[in-house]
Amino acid sequence: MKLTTELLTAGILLLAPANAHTPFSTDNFSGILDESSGVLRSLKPSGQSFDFSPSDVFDKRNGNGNYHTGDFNIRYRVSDSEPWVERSTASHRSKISHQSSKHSILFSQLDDTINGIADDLSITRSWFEYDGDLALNFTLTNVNSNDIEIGSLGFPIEFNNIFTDRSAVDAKDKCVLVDPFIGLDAGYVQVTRLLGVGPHLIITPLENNTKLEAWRFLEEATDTALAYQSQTYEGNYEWQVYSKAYTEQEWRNVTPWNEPTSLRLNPGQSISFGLRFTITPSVEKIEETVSNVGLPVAVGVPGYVLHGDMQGRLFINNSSDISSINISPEGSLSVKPSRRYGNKWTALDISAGAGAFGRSRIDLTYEKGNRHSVHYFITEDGPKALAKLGKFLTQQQWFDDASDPFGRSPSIISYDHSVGGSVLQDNRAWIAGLSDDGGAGSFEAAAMKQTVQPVASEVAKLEKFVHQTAWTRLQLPDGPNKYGVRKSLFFYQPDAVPEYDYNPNINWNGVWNKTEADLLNRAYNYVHVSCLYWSLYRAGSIAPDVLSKETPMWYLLQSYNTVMFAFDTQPDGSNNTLFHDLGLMGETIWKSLMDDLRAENHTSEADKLQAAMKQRTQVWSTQQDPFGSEQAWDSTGQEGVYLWSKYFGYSETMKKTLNSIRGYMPTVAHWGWNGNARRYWDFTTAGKVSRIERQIHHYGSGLNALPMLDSYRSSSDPNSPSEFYNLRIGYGGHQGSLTNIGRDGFASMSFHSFPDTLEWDPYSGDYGLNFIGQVMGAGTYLVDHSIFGWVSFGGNIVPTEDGIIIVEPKDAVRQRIYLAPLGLYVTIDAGAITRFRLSTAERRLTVSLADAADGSGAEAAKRATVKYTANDKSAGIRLDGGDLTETKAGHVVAYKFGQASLSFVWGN
Ligand SMILES: *[C@@H]1O[C@H](CO)[C@@H](O)[C@H](O)[C@H]1NC(C)=O
Ligand SMILES: *[C@@H]1O[C@H](CO)[C@@H](O)[C@H](O)[C@H]1NC(C)=O
Ligand SMILES: *[C@@H]1O[C@H](CO)[C@@H](O)[C@H](O)[C@H]1NC(C)=O
Ligand SMILES: *[C@@H]1O[C@H](CO)[C@@H](O)[C@H](O)[C@H]1NC(C)=O
Ligand SMILES: *[C@@H]1O[C@H](CO)[C@@H](O)[C@H](O)[C@H]1NC(C)=O
Ligand SMILES: *[C@@H]1O[C@H](CO)[C@@H](O)[C@H](O)[C@H]1NC(C)=O
Ligand SMILES: *[C@@H]1O[C@H](CO)[C@@H](O)[C@H](O)[C@H]1NC(C)=O
Ligand SMILES: CC(=O)N[C@H]1CO[C@H](CO)[C@@H](O)[C@@H]1O
Repeated sequence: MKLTTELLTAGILLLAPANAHTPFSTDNFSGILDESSGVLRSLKPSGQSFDFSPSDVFDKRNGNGNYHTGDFNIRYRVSDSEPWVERSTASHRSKISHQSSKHSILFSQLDDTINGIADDLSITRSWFEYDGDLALNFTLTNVNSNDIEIGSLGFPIEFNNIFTDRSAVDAKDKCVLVDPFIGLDAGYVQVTRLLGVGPHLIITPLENNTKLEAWRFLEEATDTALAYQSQTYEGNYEWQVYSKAYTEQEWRNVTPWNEPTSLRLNPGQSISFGLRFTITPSVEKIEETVSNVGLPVAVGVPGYVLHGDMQGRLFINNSSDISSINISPEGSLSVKPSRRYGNKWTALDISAGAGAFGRSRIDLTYEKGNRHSVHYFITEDGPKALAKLGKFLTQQQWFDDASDPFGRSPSIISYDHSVGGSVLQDNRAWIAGLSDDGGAGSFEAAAMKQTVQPVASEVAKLEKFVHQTAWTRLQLPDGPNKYGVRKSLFFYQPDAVPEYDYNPNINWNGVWNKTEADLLNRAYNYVHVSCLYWSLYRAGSIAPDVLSKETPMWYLLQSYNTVMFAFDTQPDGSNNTLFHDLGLMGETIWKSLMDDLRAENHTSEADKLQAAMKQRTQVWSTQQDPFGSEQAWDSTGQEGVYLWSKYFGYSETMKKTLNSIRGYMPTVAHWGWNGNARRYWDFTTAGKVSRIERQIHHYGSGLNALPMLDSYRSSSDPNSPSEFYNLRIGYGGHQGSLTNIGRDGFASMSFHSFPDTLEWDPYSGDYGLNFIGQVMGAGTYLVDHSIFGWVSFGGNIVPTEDGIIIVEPKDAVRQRIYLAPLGLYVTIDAGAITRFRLSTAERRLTVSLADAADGSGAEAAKRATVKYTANDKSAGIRLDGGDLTETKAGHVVAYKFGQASLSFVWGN
């Protein structure tokens, strides 16, 4: 250890005489421990200036009640009848006497700084070097004459996720995000740079006892200068080893992620807990680093969300035998040992238990006694989930009340599942006003559903909504601002609606009045309304009989004109909208709109749309951080920035965008965090339980999945660890966006991750955007992995003879398949792919089609357009028979259902 003594001799401390902090360096790190509390102030990878810790603003939050890495929180009781006592090193800091020694960087007796603990427990903390890494160790000794039960033990984890007062570029360069894998003895925490490029940090248990049982948000006084728990500072969590004291109190109505436990310490007994901090060079190396420090690792294909009819496989990198497997709730999953893969991986075949739905956990216990929990979520069969959603939106969420003074009727309006009714009043006016993400989400989802599963009765309701509400009041149907979209139909202005009873229990301060609600200037809203029209165009072209009010072409041009208004200017040259120059959530549909305009020979419209997109893309290519939004930092612009940068050939911007997503979209063996792109403030704009809280599967999941999956399909090396990682986070986010749909078909805007809730928000809110991601991203991928062999993300592989692979797509849409070894992407725009058969020996792929997906209840398609694209290495793939047209979008063939299946051949 090149510790203080060496640094002293080197004169480093002399350069900063007023500073009595403890600088340290290990083989892998250099850092600083705070002079008074001994907590971590700075942690840099050896030889680098980048700091994982918020050292530059540390002094602004170094008071009582501010938690740091190295702090310690406990709840215990001396006898079973006593209430739990809560203590923390952070609540009343007093100067601690520290020592350093040959064995430790800093050793501290914490009893004095933890008020009122000295008669019960003696606690020491040691920071030391461990195999070149930094380690932290706490030892607790029972100094009472009675048994002590420890009901909660938590280690606060603080790294630099503070964006407050930083520019976007500064935040990108200096900040990190923190994500847990709440997997007991196999649990760990990853700290990834916002840049997406390593080195990153992982935190693992050092001592065997230090399981990650729960992950608890740490509340702090809200008056800090850095805006703790706000849009610019999510706040910190603690690693909880025991959680029973919380599950008995604050969390008592909740099923926790893991079984809650406590520890009993006899008089005089000691126990140690520790954490290890390790560098990892890139996100795709996180799991390897975790297994290199001795933990088992689980990798689920296709992830940890299974549709009812989907088979999954869980690969486990273990160093001792699995001695038991426990499923909770019992019977919710069926788990069968499969076989070994390589010499380190063993596999389990996983499928949903009969009638199972929702959360399910697998607890693995290894021969050595360590436990490993893996967290799954079971949904309906994909097409059935979409069918139920369509029904719920067009029936339960159908609002029909001609007397509504805001003109919202008829419509598909926001819903509150906890009361079983429409949200007709809210002080976030837009939620009740059919606009913005939180209020347009429901009609947007209902419309999007028709693009892949058109149902006549649902389309009829959407057409009614268009012609009576959207195109008469939500949007201006004439005048100089024709096509302008209002910010909200609902507003708070009693004198404008004298007969209306505003709910007196709602705080109406500052709520949009009519003037404000009538503004047309939010570019975000133009995605929702253009999506409504474009969806009806699509539905009408797949199932020509479903439209009764207008032609498909009318809807296509409405969609186009709606988009163009957002990019147009007023006669005085001012912009029609704000934010149109930023990436806008869901704008992936604009690319489809553009393609459809072209296919319909509306060439000049397509060209104009393209020019508007190109202009912003060029600007993005000149920006260091082109992912802005109206927020200080965001994970929303990347979808659009990637899409158009790829289309117009800005490869540097594309690469930067993918890295940015890799920085905030983790993969861990937990359905809630796997592919869950960072979102933590939109419960306040679209949820019912309005608080700053890490969101599980908000729309970041479905939308950020799109660039990751697209880039995987474009890769010439799909087996590289980095590309396989992209597929895993992309598919994780994609599947995450289906978990929101409940058993009855209601879709929630997002899941609450705080352990006192662990429940879907009751509001439908902005789910529509997540659902755009679900529909646009749906596909079945076939991969020949170097260790795992043939695996499918989204499909079931049917066992068959050697050299033949048969896959049945089980994704929700069943219109797109990607065969990674061939770089071949086949899509249809109507009907469903029921299976495909790949014969490597015959060099033939046979794709079987049906006129609707099983369980979808959709109108049967009569014809489909089939497209396929292949990467360079598989050039030579061609359709065996059939009329082909070569287009910019790939090869296109018209297919009539009832025909024999399609066959592709190559290399002969
Ligand atoms: C943690 O500290 C205790 C007490 O000093 C010691 O017995 C134990 O070996 C330490 N753990 C490690 C991994 O060094
Ligand atoms: C902790 O784990 C190590 C390595 O697996 C093992 O050798 C040791 O016996 C374990 N210690 C305890 C206290 O379980
Ligand atoms: C699997 O386990 C071995 C040995 O523990 C380790 O070296 C390897 O990196 C692990 N692989 C991955 C991908 O985690
Ligand atoms: C991993 O667990 C499986 C199942 O118990 C076992 O067959 C295999 O030997 C274990 N791997 C190692 C390296 O111990
Ligand atoms: C409506 O709200 C805006 C912005 O808060 C305010 O400037 C305006 O005076 C209000 N108009 C009415 C009629 O209350
Ligand atoms: C109008 O939008 C363009 C980008 O499309 C932007 O460059 C310009 O600054 C905006 N004008 C105003 C007055 O905000
Ligand atoms: C578009 O124009 C081309 C060339 O004139 C024609 O072949 C094609 O049928 C037209 N497509 C549509 C959908 O009208
Ligand atoms: C990432 C890294 O540099 N790890 C090093 C940490 O220190 C140990 C011990 O010196 C080395 O073996 C690792 O390579």
